[in-house]
Amino acid sequence: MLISDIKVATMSDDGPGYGLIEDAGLVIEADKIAWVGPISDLPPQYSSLEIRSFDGRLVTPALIDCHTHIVHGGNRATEFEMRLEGASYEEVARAGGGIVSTVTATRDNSEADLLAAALRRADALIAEGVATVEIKSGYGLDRDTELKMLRVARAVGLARPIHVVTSFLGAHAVPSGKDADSYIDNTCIPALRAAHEAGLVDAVDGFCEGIAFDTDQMRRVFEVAKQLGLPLKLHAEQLSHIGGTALAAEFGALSADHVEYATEADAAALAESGTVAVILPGAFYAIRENQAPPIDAFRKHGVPMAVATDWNPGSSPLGSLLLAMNMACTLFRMTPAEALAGTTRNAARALAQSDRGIIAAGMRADLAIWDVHSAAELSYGIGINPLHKRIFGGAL
Ligand code: DI6
Ligand code: FE
Repeated sequence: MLISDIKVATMSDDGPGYGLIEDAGLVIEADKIAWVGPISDLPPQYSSLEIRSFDGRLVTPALIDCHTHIVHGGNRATEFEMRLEGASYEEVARAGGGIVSTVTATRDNSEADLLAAALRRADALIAEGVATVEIKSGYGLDRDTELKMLRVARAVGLARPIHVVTSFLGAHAVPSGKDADSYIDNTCIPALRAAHEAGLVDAVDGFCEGIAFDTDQMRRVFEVAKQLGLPLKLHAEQLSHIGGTALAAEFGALSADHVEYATEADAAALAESGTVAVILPGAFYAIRENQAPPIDAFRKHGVPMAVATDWNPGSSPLGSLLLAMNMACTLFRMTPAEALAGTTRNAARALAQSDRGIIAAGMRADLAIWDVHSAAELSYGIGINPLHKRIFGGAL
């Protein structure tokens, strides 16, 4: 199939722009892109193909949400209300709120109920042109529930036309009444081995924070992940600076996520290790954080930046990747081109998916076709979804 009468934001050069081709053509063969370029350069062997015209619309790589927690039970709207009525964080926690309430709901929900809720969330992302989503465990905090969450995540990818990349996040929170060290050694690490054995783990993540796990505890999880040959990610420097970013860089992690409190030295270390900084403006917004991530330092050192929703029931109930792009620009002064690179090329890199995220011959034909005149409009609109059509693996 030849797609014509389009503009293409290829996102294929590492430069600051969109890699834009005006008056472009794009040839799809099976599930791959066979050719892209100015239509005037169309190689003769493609001139007899069936043509689909898209009336001047913009084509980008399909979007990639590289950090989500869309498998979880329940929601925390009551807690949101309580906080707005003046309840303190502690009062909310004592009333059974906080991450503990999501853990309880996730343990109690059946696999079918968890899947039904996750599919509704996946559908919202698909409707915005997302074709690859990362989904974390981490609301089980016991072996069986962590495995259940990961099975549900895999099931999302079987039930819908979307790729799912799973991350094991057993080191997300210390279960109530447990000691952090013994939880890591006696529950989290054995659960990781079991989940890996069951083929459920694509990457290993953790929450390195004062209220969760320190760098020594995360290092123990990372050592086991490394033995198992699994790539690493880390929630680092979200609420304070305790050294998670340096740990992620030391281990050559795929990504360090949040990174609000990262320093310039951290930026240099991420650049050196080729680790992506995943920017999560939804959490910054929802918890009314004041410290913005050091975007200038990331730029200066050449750290690739991704943008994701962090969709979770607590700190980021954000179900729109386009809105995350807008927030990254408005709250953090990222450019619209950086925001789009953050949900395409750099998001693919944060998930080690080298066959997507840019438009070039040989890449997967996962594409988004938009009713916009310029690529900046994707980040400019607030709560506007200009998706015309999504192409998944060459299928319209
Ligand atoms: N970072 C966060 O902000 C959360 N998890 C994480 O790793 C919060 C998750 C929650 O509140 O449910
Ligand atoms: Fe998260």
